[in-house]
Amino acid sequence: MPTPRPASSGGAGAGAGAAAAQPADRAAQPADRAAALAEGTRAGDRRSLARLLTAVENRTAMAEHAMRRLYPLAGHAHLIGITGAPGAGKSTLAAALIAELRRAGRSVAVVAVDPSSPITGGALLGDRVRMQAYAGDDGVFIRSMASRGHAGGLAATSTAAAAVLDAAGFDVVLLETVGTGQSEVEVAAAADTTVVLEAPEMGDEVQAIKAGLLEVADIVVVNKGDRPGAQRTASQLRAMLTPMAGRGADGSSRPAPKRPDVLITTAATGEGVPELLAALDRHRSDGPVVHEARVARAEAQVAEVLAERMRARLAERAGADVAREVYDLVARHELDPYAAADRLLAQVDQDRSPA
Ligand SMILES: Nc1nc2c(ncn2[C@@H]2O[C@H](COP(=O)(O)OP(=O)(O)OP(=O)(O)O)[C@@H](O)[C@H]2O)c(=O)[nH]1
Ligand SMILES: [Mg+2]
Repeated sequence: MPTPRPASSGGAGAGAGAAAAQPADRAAQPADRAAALAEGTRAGDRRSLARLLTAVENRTAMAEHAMRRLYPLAGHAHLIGITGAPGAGKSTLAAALIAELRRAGRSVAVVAVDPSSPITGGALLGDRVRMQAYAGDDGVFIRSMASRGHAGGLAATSTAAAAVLDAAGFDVVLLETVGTGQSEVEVAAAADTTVVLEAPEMGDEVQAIKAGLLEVADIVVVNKGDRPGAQRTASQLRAMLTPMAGRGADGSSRPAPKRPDVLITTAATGEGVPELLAALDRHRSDGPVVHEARVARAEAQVAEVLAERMRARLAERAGADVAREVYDLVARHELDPYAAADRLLAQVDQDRSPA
């Protein structure tokens, strides 16, 4: 449970004190603001949490400062990804899971990630409706995040947001994708346990999407169990998953992934949701499996920061013109991308050594 504490400053924002605090707050250095927001977040202040998530979404310098403070506090929440076909019932299932978790006295934060659109309008509307059911419940927090054009960075943004909510003390963080798109897989990469949702009778066309998505599934859920064909879809999926589990990854010596459970739910009524929660808890209790997922995530996170740092250093040391020249050469096929990367790396190294 997060331990909500009334905000000591800026709570109502109407008093003279709050008004006086505003300009100083704005003038403060990112590190100072980050410290204040991190402390507020840790203490359960929702406004600090909301601001911090906005900073994470916009990838500001302040977000990095705050992350450095909060990261050591995170690592306790169960990060659950919910992804799958559009309209399969992801949002409805997330709502049913929230209800089930609250019954069990567990707190939950939901991040609805929209990979397809930089505008959160539609998602926000849905979240407001969901939020209303939990107004005044400090154990539930719901937030939409847009991709903001960072196509490749969606996993990094989701991971960072999840870490903030984790540090805020939520027992469970649900990462829910909106609509469809290949970046669903990226969102899944930010979770400890990934649930892939299907609905019955979705036709052959969807099978192709399924194949890609099924690879990231720890648990497969056939939702709309009240519809005809749910049992048949579940059987088909079980059949599809069996040979997949036995297939070694390109002949590598890595152990074959565990075969995911296939469950049936009716999110609209909550049927099958307690069983889903039990399966989620079972998956989470498999320490080595979750640790491997976290190591993969750590690698992706660090690689992302490395690439960003490298770009920044390149701009700062070699100058944007040098990089632009190299990109021009690659565009004209006078230089291949690998040689280009080597050239730029050498530039960064060269500039660094005399310093
Ligand atoms: N019959 C039936 N309908 C359901 C069930 N769960 C969800 N629905 C309905 O299916 C529709 C889509 O549900 P959502 O929860 O919005 O699906 P989603 O996967 O979040 O959709 P996108 O975010 O747009 O991809 C809604 O009309 C729901 O009421 C269920 O268990 N049974
Ligand atoms: Mg949805």
